[in-house]
Parts: sequence; C-alpha cells; structure tokens
Amino acid sequence: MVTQTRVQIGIVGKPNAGKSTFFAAATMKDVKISPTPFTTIDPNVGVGYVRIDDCPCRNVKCNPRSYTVAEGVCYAPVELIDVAGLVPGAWQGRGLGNQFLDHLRRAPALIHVVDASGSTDEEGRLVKPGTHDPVRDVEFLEREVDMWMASIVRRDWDKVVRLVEFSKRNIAEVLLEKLAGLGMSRGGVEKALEESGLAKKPPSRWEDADFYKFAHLARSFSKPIVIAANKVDLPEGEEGYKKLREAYPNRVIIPTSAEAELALRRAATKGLVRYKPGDGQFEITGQVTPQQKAVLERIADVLKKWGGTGVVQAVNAAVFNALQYVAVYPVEDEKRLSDREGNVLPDLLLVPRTYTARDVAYAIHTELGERFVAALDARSGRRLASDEPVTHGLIVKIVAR
Ligand SMILES: Nc1nc2c(ncn2[C@@H]2O[C@H](COP(=O)(O)OP(=O)(O)OP(=O)(O)O)[C@@H](O)[C@H]2O)c(=O)[nH]1
Ligand SMILES: [Mg+2]
Repeated sequence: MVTQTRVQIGIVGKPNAGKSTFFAAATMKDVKISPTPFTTIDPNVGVGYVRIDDCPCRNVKCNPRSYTVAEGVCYAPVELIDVAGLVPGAWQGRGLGNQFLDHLRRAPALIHVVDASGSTDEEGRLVKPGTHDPVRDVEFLEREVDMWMASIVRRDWDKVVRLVEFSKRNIAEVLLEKLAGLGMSRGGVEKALEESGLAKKPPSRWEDADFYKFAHLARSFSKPIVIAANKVDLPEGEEGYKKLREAYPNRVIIPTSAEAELALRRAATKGLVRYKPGDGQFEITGQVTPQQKAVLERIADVLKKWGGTGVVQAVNAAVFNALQYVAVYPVEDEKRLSDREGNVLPDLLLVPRTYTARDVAYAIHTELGERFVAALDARSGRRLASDEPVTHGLIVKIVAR
C-alpha cells in the first residue's frame, strides 16, 4: 500500500471569514464555528479530498485503498489545516500574532477564505453586509503572510552573512538550506533573488524592505494562494466576488459557500439528501421537515447560481491549478491494472507534474525508488523515458530490481 505523505493545504484568512466552516465542510470534522472573532486558537488538522471526475474508475471497476470512489468519481485525500484568524499588524503581535502560521510551514499551498459578502471588518467584527471591501482583506492578509515569511528569513541572519561573505558560499544555496522547512524550491529561491535584485547584494547590507521583497516573491513562487470568495450565498456576496475578480483578474478565485457545503454534507450523512461533494445539484431522498425543506431549497438556489458550493473546487484549485499536481495510479500487474492481490487500481498518488516515474517510485517508497529500473504506461505498454514527466491519469507499472 502506498504510504506517500499527504499534500498539505493551509486555510488562512481574517477572523470570522468562515475558515473553520470551510474546514468542517471539507473534512466532516466537528470543530468550533461561531460568529465571533478568534473562535479558533489551536489549529485544526483533518483530511479533505480533491475530486477527480476523469479518473479511470469511470470505466473500470476499482478496488481503491488509498482513495475513494463514488459513482465513477474519485476522491483523493489531502491534509487540511485550519488556523487562527490573522488581523492587520499581526506580525507586530496584534490579535494572536502570526507565529501560529508556523503550523503551515510544510503546506505548499494556501487557501485564503475571504468574506466576500463584506459583512465583517478587517478584525472579523460583524458589520452591515456589503460595507467592507474584500479586496482590502486580500491585500492585508498576504502582507501578513509575507511578513511572517520575512521574519523566518531574517532569523539568525548573521549566519547567512558569515556563510556568504566569509565562507564565499552561494547565497541561493545558503537560503535554500535555511528555508528548507518551508518547502521552497531552488528555482523559487533563485527567481526571488533575481527579481528582487538581491542576488548580488551582500547579506550584511540587506535592509527591512529587502527581507520583505524577497519573502514576498519567494512566497508567491513557493506557496501560492488560492482565493475562496466565501459567503456567496448572501445577497452581498456576488458584488464582493465581482470586486475580487476585477482587482485580481489573473488569480484563481473560487466563489464558495462553506455553510451550504457543510449543511449538505450533514444532510447527506443523515440520509436526507443524495449529494456527492463538488456536485452542482442534490436530490432530497429522506423525510424532511418543512423547515429543512426551506433551507435545502435556498441551498439549491445557491448551487444553481454558482454551479456548486465551491468548497471541493477550491481544494481542487489549490492542488491542480496552484500546485499543478497530477493524479497517477501505480499498479503492479499491468495487464489486470492491479496490485499482487488483484485489487484493481488500488492507489492514487497526487504528485507534481514535473515528477518522473522514478520520482513517483520514491514517493511510494524510498526503497522502491532505489530499486527502480524502468516504468511502463500500463494502458499502452509503452516504456517511459527516464526524464519523461508523468501525466494526469497515468496508470504506471514500476519495474524494480
Ligand atoms: N452566510 C454564510 N455564513 C458563513 C459561511 N461560512 C461561514 N459562515 C459563518 O461565519 C461565521 C464564522 O465562521 P467560522 O468558520 O467560525 O470562521 P473562522 O474564519 O474560522 O473564524 P475564526 O476562527 O474566529 O478565525 C459563522 O457564523 C459561520 O456560520 C458561508 O458560506 N455563508
Ligand atoms: Mg475558525
């Protein structure tokens, strides 16, 4: 069985934006939710899912072990982390500060839950819906995340100065080692140094603005942020979503109603509705009270208007758009598309699309990576070239010594 560590996605945002509601909907974990700021203090960690509509289980009867299938649609697990709310000035210690973001060090991507309905101010206090501009939340929140990054970059800076200026080590390499725990790539660090104009500046001369500039660029390359424009079920949500779209035409922005998703999943658990997470509609299948019926009808309108609740779509966007991951299906028997026991397509791995089959072998198990000889595309029988990246939907047989 594949034991790959799950990709982590951090959920960030100001207080009261709906982070924990989003988390609860995506993971079905019972966590504290309330319309008061700083409801969450310690992080919530749970398993959410990406949805894969074009998975091979549409046409083949699968026996999944590390993922699940519902009516030919695959769901692969990812780890979600819901943290406390960030407020402007958190880096200077306001609110709960920003130290708690350390829990997101290993997360290669973040979902920023924004209150698109404008019914909470920057500190998460309730205000008249539509009166707070969500664009300001994106601006300040990203600044706070970048200030957190900058503080990590400058920790023990003397050591960087010594290594680069006295030991003549390459600055990109020194920074890469220093920031290894943040999941920075070599390319990301190098690009951030180039674009900030800091590649040649001696570390002893870096100023406050330089740390920020570098951290901002390094973060945007190595920890991309997907925006979840939440609370679009409220009438003011649409306007807020449009504002975000106009302000950030090139960003991934997913309209969401975390509340609708949570209600639907709970109703599905109780057998009241038939709903596959990520669907654009649901069906009432149980005995509902007139009150429940009214709530479900309102939710049906939201789904109709927005095409879904957006929760699964936001997790998908983080994994497939922001991180550019692909799904691959390792098998041991390329004829039966199964493992040794005959389980058909038992595993689904989410990996960066730059991975080769050998990288996939390492992701399955270090030992398998070391014994790697070759890889076959199980459907065509074709042998993959050693530097060939894997593709989305690939069923791969690893040949090992
Ligand atoms: N209308 C509407 N309300 C929502 C939605 N998502 C969350 N809420 C409400 O917003 C309030 C805050 O939700 P939480 O999930 O606790 O917010 P949070 O971002 O985790 O807040 P903190 O933990 O304090 O940082 C609650 O009253 C939720 O019911 C949504 O999609 N639509
Ligand atoms: Mg919370």
